[in-house]
This record gives sequence, C-alpha cells and structure tokens, in this order.
Amino acid sequence: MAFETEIDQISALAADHPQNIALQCFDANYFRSLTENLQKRVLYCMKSGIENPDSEMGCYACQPNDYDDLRPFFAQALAVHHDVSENARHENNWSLASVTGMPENNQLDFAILGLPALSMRVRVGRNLANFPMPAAMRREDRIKLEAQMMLAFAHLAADPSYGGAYYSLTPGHPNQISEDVYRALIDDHIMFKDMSNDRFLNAAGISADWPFGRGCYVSEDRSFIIWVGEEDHLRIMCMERGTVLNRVFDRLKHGLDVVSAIDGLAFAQSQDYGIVTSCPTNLGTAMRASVHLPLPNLTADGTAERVKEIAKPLGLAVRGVGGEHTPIGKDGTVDISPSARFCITEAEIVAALYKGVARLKAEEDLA
Ligand code: ADP
Ligand code: DAR
Repeated sequence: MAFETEIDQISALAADHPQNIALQCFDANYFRSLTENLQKRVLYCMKSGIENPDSEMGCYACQPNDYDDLRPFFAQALAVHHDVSENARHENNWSLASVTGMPENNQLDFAILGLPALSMRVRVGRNLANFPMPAAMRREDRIKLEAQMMLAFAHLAADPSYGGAYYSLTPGHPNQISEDVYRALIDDHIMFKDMSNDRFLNAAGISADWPFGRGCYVSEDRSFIIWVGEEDHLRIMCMERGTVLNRVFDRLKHGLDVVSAIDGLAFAQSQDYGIVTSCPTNLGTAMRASVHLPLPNLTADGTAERVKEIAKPLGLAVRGVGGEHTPIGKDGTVDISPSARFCITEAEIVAALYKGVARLKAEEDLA
C-alpha cells in the first residue's frame, strides 16, 4: 500500500500534538480509500502541519477545489477550527441591514462609545480561479499572475476613487522598489513582511520563489491597498484612521466590486464554502476586520494576557501592532479583530468588531 510510512508518521505526530487540527482530522481509512493522486493532494495540503507539528490549523489548500475534492478531511478540520457542524454551509452577505441589534441607522461610530479616532482596517483574501493556489504555484505562475494584475491595476489607476500605483518586489520588474521603500511601506502597515521568514508558509510552499511575483497596489490616499502574492493571490483592503467603521467597510465593498468587474478576474469560490482561501482559517468570508485599540490599563503589565482573557469569550483575536506574531505597542495599543471568518457574514463580522470594542472599552475604563 502506498504511503504507509507517511500514515505511521502522521499517527505518531498526532499523538504528541493534540492541538494540530490537520493531524487530528487525518483518517487513515479515508486516506487509503483515495486514488494515489488524491492521496498526494492530501499530503501536500498537510505538509506544513507535518513539518511544523506545533501548528494549530496544520494545513493549506493547494488547488482551488481542494476543499470540495477532499471534503471528508477538510469538512472535519473546518468543523473543529470554526466550531461548526461538518455539513455547515457558508453564506456571504455585506448588508448591515441583515444584522440584528445594530446601532441607530446602522452607524458603527466609535465616537458614540467615547473613543477617539482609531486605525481601522478591513481586508479580504481572494484567489484567481485560473491559477493554482499559492502553495502549488511555480515561479512562472507567480510572475504571470503579477502580470495579469498589472492589467487590472491599470484600470484602477484610471478610477478617480482608487487611482494609485503598484510597487513590485520582483527583481527586474519595471515597478520594482528599493529595500528602503519596501521597509518604509511595511513600517506604514501597507506592505506585507518578508514571507521567507515564516516556517509555516515555507513548508507549505506558499512563500516559494520569494520575492518573485510579490508586490502591492496602493491608492493615492493610501486607504485602498491590494497585496499580490502573499498567503492568498490577493489581499484587498481598506484602511484609515477615524471613528466610523462603515467608511472602510463600504469603501472596501465598492472597491471589491470595481476589481471583480475587471475582465479576466474570476475569483475561486465554493458553492458550500464561500470564498476559497489558502488557509482554512480564512475560508468563507476571507475577512479580517480590525482596529488598533489603545488599552494602557489592561496592558499595564506589558502584556496582552488580560486583554486576551476578556477578548477570547467575546470571539475576538488579539494581535500585535505589526500584525500576526508581533508584539503589542509600547503605549498598550493592541490589534483587535473578530476570530470568525466562516459561517458568519461580512456584515456580522464588522458588527462583532464594533460590539467587541465597546466591551473592551468598558473593561479598560473599569481597570
Ligand atoms: P492580515 O490582517 O492580512 O491577516 P496581519 O495581521 O499580519 O495580516 O497584518 C498585516 C499588516 O496589517 C500589519 O502591518 C498590521 O500592522 C497591519 N494592520 C492590521 N490591522 C491594522 C489596523 N487596524 N490599523 C493599521 N494597521 C493594521
Ligand atoms: N501557523 C499556521 C497558520 C494559522 C492561521 N494563520 C494564518 N493563516 N496566517 C497554523 O496552522 O497554525
């Protein structure tokens, strides 16, 4: 029987790493029932979680239809991570009118909570249906995808609402930027960090060929940004300092509609699972909505532990000011965002962020 060694390795790793969802959801009998080709696809999806047994999710999709073609495996992994049933179906909805318990006229205004202007950001991931997922791309795929996006950016640059420029990391690209400009864009929270330092993405193949095919489009006012070639083919986001969360949410939706209408751009979607993403943690909406919230009292010990104790039961994730796997700000600022991405709508996510910030503000005032 093929892959018996791999089956034994996974079984041994699973025994020592109960937090690794992919290892725990691997079923040897299901695996043995698959064709050799599908067995290879399962092992490639799990490669990062096998080589990094301390992973939490432990797998990435490598082809746009992996979630559907390998459903018994992914349905179980999704059910565990997202705390939903194995036959859960996702629905997308950007309409705030669809959310119950919203503030008056659906205005998600942090000023009403007594908060000052905050750095607000809403991002979604998207993958082009006519390319392999980032984990399975060859260098020529990455360069071809960047070239296709250059055509799309020409459209955006001509749009008064989204006019801007594309900054490439690809050696020899006409829009290639210097290391200094790259570092400055990272420090301004606009560009993504060097992916070749991420052992999970390296093992998955998602950061392969770094930095070829990587870059970001930035609008003139720096509030509309599109990453190319990060963990998903595209990360499309709106970011601005202010108090009305609706502004970034609505501008992102409009910008997404403009990008979606550009010829040649068809995004990978699943009938049952919504927006297809590399990581199952992002599947469905692929949305992370965040604010940078100063909590000097709750972080008086220099850590975000107290914040995490309050945030976790509220379904909120706490990150550092540099994003995933970074420290909190010296002034006690933390990155707050709802953890849920799947079997929740886009509108419910931003409403959850607003309600979560209200609770954290109240706890900060009590601390
Ligand atoms: P993602 O949000 O795409 O999952 P990260 O959490 O790593 O990825 O964040 C990516 C970048 O976006 C980081 O530079 C981070 O500081 C920045 N960022 C995220 N949320 C905000 C925010 N509300 N305001 C300013 N920058 C933000
Ligand atoms: N470290 C990987 C990824 C977890 C989710 N974060 C993402 N997708 N950026 C893990 O499996 O724990």
